Amino acid sequence: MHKYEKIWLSLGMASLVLFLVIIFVSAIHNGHAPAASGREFIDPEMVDKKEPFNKPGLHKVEGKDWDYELVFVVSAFNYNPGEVKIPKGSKVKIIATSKDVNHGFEIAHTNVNMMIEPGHISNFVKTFDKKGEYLLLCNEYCGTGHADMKSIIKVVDK
Ligand SMILES: [Cu+2]
Repeated sequence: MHKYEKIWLSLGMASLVLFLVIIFVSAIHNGHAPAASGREFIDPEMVDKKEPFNKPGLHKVEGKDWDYELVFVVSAFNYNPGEVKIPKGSKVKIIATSKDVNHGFEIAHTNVNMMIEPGHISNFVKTFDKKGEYLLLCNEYCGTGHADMKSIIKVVDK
């Protein structure tokens, strides 16, 4: 085998091994948390009893960087609340968790797209400044009722 060929092959092998080690270490050491999640955790069996998930829906808040908190409890195969009205122009912190398996959380035609994983709390801050009806849907296959999972977000005049 040619000398340069050998060097090239060993570089290729070495980078492959390096990438595998990085994936392995991050999986074991850091865990694989949903991208939109902070480091907030919750017992999936206690979701209905714990704040803020004991009161799903839109709540006005004071003294924070956002105007409302929108709390979603996600489970197979539904989003609670199933319909929300948001005053146009509001800055909303979406807070969501799952009671059972992994679900998706995509608000069509917006940049909101989260993974909802049991045990984790996912957040997303978004200003809704365009009036209209937005479909919230699950983009992570979660079982037989997956295709029916939805909620409607209505951005309305104040
Ligand atoms: Cu699903």
